[in-house]
Amino acid sequence: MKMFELIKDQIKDIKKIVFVTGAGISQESGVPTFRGKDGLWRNYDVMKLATIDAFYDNPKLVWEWYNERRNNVFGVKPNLGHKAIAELEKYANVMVLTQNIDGLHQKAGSTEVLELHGSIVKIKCSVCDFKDQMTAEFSEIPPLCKCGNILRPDVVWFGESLPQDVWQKAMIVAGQCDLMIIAGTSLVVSPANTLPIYAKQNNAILIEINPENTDMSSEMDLVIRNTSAIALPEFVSMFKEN
Ligand code: BJW
Ligand code: ZN
Repeated sequence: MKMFELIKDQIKDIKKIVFVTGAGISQESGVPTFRGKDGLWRNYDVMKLATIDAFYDNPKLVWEWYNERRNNVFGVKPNLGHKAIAELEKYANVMVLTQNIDGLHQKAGSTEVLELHGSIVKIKCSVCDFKDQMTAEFSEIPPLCKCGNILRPDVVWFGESLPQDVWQKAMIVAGQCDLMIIAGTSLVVSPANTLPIYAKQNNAILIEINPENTDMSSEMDLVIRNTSAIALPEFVSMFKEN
């Protein structure tokens, strides 16, 4: 039986689709995930590196981690999963709520993307309100702001709040969708992992695409135990047939 056969008839009339994505959707592009066997960089636990304490302890080290990841991201391409989501805009109202900072959804052509955890090409001052896009790598790290304090990647670390305007919008679109597809995220990090709850309150259909079980798998209407680059094109093909 085909992957989405069970809900095919329900899906035909869907208007508003929200994707909640995480590191797993970029895995097939060659971007490492955070947990599991990928969760180490130079023998550091990446969960410890993604904290404000790690940054203040060793800003140079954390900058090196982001520089290396930025170089990797610039060298890879969106995969069939990202592309399928972008193509779906032809057939439905699509919003992407991503925890990823890699920009690959936008590169694939998605026009409505909310970056919940910031972006690898943005920087901000650790003290003042200065924010900017990164145009080239800094010759010295950590780079300094005009105010004299250190600049940091404009991403959200543990213990920090998500950008409030982005999070407000994310909650609203999650609460208004008819179908939510949760792809490539372990759903262990809050508040992003509460987005399916808002969708469920709106009686949306919930589909999870992940080769592994998550804590919320049992809440889903359908679980596809496959990779996003395989499952998402198949999902989108149903809309093309109609
Ligand atoms: C595939 C696949 C394929 C593989 N196809 N699938 C105790 C103390 C302090 C805080 C807390 C606490 N308890 C809870 C908190 C809150 C905390 C939290 O949730 N912690 C938990 C870990 C316990 N959250 C926060 O602190 C957040 N802020 C907040 O809550 O503010 C309020 C507050 C303020 C002050 C104090 C306390 C609260 C902020 C969270 C920020 C997370 N930041 C990071 C780094 C971003 C920048 C960067 O990228 O470097 O975000 S951490 C990292 O985790 C990153 C990710 O976006 C995020 C989620 O990970 P994701 O994407 O799910 O990846 P993985 O690796 O976990 O999973 C990959 C999945 O893909 C797996 O399931 C695979 O099976 C699957 N997969 N291949 C499909 N081909
Ligand atoms: Zn500054």
